[in-house]
Amino acid sequence: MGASSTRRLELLRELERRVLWLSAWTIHHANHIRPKRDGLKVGGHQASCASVTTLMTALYFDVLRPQDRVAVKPHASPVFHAIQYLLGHQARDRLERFRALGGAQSYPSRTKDADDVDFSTGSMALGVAITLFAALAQDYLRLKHLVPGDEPAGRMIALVGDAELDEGNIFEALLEGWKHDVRNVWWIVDYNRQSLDSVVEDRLFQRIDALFASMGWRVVTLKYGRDLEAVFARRGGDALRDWIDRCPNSLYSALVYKGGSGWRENLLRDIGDVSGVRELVDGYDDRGLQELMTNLGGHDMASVLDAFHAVEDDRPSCFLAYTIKGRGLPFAGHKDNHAGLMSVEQMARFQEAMGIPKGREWEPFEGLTITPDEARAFLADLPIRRAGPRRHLAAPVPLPDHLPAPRSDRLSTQEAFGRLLRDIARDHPDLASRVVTASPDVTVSTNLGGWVNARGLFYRRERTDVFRDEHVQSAQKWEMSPAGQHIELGIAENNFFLQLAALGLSAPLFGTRLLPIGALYDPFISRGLDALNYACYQDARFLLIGTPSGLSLAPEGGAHQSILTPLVGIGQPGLICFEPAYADELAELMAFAFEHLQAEKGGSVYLRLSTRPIEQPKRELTPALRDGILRGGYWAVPPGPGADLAIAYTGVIASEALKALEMIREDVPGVGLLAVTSADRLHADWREAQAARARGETGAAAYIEELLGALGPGACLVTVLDGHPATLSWIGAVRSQRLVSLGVEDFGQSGNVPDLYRAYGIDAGTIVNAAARALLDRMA
Ligand SMILES: Cc1ncc(C[n+]2csc(CCOP(=O)(O)OP(=O)(O)O)c2C)c(N)n1
Ligand SMILES: [Mg+2]
Repeated sequence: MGASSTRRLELLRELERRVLWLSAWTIHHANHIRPKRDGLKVGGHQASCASVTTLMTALYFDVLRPQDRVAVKPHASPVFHAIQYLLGHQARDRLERFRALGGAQSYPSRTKDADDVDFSTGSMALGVAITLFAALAQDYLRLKHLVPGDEPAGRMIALVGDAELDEGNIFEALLEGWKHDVRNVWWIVDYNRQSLDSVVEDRLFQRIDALFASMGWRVVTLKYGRDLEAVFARRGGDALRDWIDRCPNSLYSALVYKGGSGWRENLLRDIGDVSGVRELVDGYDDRGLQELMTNLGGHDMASVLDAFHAVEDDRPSCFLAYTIKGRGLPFAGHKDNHAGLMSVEQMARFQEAMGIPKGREWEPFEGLTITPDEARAFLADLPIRRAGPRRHLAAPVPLPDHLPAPRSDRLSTQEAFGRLLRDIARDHPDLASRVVTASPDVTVSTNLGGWVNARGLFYRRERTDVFRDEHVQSAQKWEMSPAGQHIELGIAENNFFLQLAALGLSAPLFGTRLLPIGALYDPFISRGLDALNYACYQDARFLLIGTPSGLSLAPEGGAHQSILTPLVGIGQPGLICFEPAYADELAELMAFAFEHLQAEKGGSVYLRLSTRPIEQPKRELTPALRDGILRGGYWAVPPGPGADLAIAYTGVIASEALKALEMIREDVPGVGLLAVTSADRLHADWREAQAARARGETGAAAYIEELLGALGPGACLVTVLDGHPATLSWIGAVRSQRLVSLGVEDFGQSGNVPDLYRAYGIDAGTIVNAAARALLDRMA
């Protein structure tokens, strides 16, 4: 600051009071004033808000620069909305509808809130870690001069609940950040020593400082406020400090709740005979003593500002700010206060104490010692206000008309992916310059190697490939530089998805679009599923490659054989899942993905691939076929007129389905073969058609209805994929057809492909038997 400016400090303290009031009132209004339409509690976290108001007021009303980005502690959403309300970015109506349809969200949401949320939060610790990956994304863009370099880099800031540090993904992220020499990250820990259930373990934090320090972070501890510091300098002060330092978290919290008399009793009992202590304690009435003992660093505006402004370099910084959960509210410090709400009576008393007349609760600057004009002028002059909208619009990345498919008699989709990417690196420089790849230590084994050889690994500084320098033969170059376009991550799928999320938000966050492609082993999607969901929830845009998948991995077997990922593909919003069988389909899908990643109403794309080579069809794709591949399916072998049977397959199992078709054809002429490239798309489109018909659009038809319309009225279906059978079994309901679904329901194991396919019932023989059974059942 200006911390020198006492007027500014006063203003900030006053605004802090307002933020505290508005956050508490927003929650109170939603729970006690807005009429209820169901019997459910609305909820909200008044205590979590109160502990972080000083820190957030300081940040938003003094410290933030336009290029800084913040992930707000989920349960402080009302504080964030109150701040945006005072800045004129949030409508009163949305605050009045906090937690109601169309109102301000329970947890800050990029996509659902209208007031400039930088990162969504809600699932503990993901919002914290994404700031670190956003800092890496920012470096990636800056070092390549893909964003203007004339401004200082933004700081990626997380306001962290102390219990978030229990989540393992925090430590995964710290380690990855250290490896990549991350810069410009601030984690501000609201150290209120309380979680949801209780008070946190005392010894934990003795470890935390050391941990951050060992990762190269600066640790700034804000333990005592200025009043306490001043008292420590008096006679008896050393004993008081020592007493506080030794006080267990639980006792401190309990005494905060009990207030002045509780402090007095404990202090006098424990250190009352130390010279000066009794006089010191007796110098305060109960209220004053409570004020003093809760004057922790994270509530002391001047200390907070000094700490933030003292950091001028780009070293990652962790601020451990001691706070009180529920500070200034009647349940301050109580271990059960997490979901606690002030009663109507308590609120009335709080309102009176805040000097807010009835009916003036929403007035932005009510009950302050500063005038509304002064407050408005102050806020209007803040850099984050003057800079205008912080959400950028980015120019699209120009795309080639066509991506030619790799050609071979036999190919796996995984190999085709590697070759396509290599071709993009060679033939399409505009597109290639915006592609960035990432993988959690499976770069080579997911066929990203060719791309990496062409484009190099990203690192902040040049690092040569030691094996190459030493003339040791290797097919894989491993050179690192700021120009590199592959981000190599350790084996931590949460980190991987958070990195994709951050890169996939580069357009709105930094103003330049990247096309991130991440490859991991398909089964390990489950390991990072919450982070994947988190990425999609924020509308981050990326292409996800899950490979190898299914039993088709064969000899490696067991735990590495994914079963349920096709259902993730159907169930995950914001992510379209495709599972191509052939290289030409993959080329179409990749081209589509690059468009979909950039479309206003687009999203992310997930391609489930396989390492099993299969014979490739010799065909040129017609426009109709292209269209079918993208819409989710096409007749690989169209059914004869009024056909009684069709086999529908997805992915690598195409070869078995074809074999079965040849076997069945002799007995059932006209049997059709339906290639399903995306159960997800077909299903979504079917649901959409149903909804349209429900709205009265009687002519609406789903694409799958159109496709199945080629079959006779009572035709049977057999569906098959190397994944969970439920992925395709819903197709039977589209036209009320008899359907037998084949797929994998049990854990995989080692074996060769024929043995495994037979053992799990997805081989040609089982398909033929299923078809016969379906036809027989129909006759019965
Ligand atoms: C992944 C995940 N698990 C559990 C929860 C439920 N939950 C909400 S808040 C909370 C504890 C919050 O404690 P802390 O981070 O210290 O926040 P504060 O004390 O500031 O409210 C938990 C476990 C969650 N939101 N996300
Ligand atoms: Mg806490």
